[in-house]
Amino acid sequence: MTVLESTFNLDPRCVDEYERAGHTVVRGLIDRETLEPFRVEIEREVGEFAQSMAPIEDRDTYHQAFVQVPNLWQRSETIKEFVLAPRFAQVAADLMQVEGVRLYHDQALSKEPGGGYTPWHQDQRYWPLDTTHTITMWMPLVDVPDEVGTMTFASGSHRHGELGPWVIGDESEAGFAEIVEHLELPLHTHGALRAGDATFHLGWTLHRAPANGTDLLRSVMTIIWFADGTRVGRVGPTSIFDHHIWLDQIPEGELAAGPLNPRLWPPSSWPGG
Ligand SMILES: O=C(O)CCC(=O)C(=O)O
Repeated sequence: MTVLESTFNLDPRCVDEYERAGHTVVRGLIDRETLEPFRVEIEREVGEFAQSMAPIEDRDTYHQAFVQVPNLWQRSETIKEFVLAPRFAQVAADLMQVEGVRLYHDQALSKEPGGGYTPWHQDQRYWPLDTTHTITMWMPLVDVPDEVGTMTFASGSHRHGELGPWVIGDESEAGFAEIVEHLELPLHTHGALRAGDATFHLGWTLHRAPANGTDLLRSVMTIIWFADGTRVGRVGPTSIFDHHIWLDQIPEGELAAGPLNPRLWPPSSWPGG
């Protein structure tokens, strides 16, 4: 059995923190040696994609924040093994305290040297899923020191659901900053991370990330899951794109279980799975 197929012994304190604060950190989720071939392949895909982008100074705030390459599991057999890994899906299920999870999608998010800040936002605004059991794993593929910076979370923000009308950009940065102040939400960062550590956050947890003033590439892979049994929710102007590309346009109210949403935990090879 490979590391990615094996289960992880999750500290119950992570489950508590995830439930209470809406985010947590899991250190040493995979070792550097296991991660290395996936880092190489993901960075190759990101590098290729970045060639088609305008110079950083000519982009808007959103596109200065990162090079975003979605659905890598569909492009590379190597990355598929990483994204579909039972180990990650098991941790997602344990944190959400649900029986099973399905894949929503993956995306690489590389913040280039000189990359801008990631504005405050709530992911679930984009997701037409009728559940609060949604989760993102944010795993650095390289060590990320404090000077580069990892994400800042507004602890407890997930309990408020949708906190504002903004999609990610200058307006969401300003609007959510006011809300954070008004609601006196405590801000938290898990600080420097090593390659193979990961933070996890809920879909409604408000978060941002600092600009990268260093000459290091902040190379990160994310995987997003939702609880198995979730139904497609209301599709609005900000979620129509996701409905189209991740959910196969399954009608509202039906099970969110399209061809791009395999159940990853428990693995189907398990008895009863
Ligand atoms: O990587 C970043 O800067 C932001 C990531 C993010 O917003 C997310 O994974 O939900």
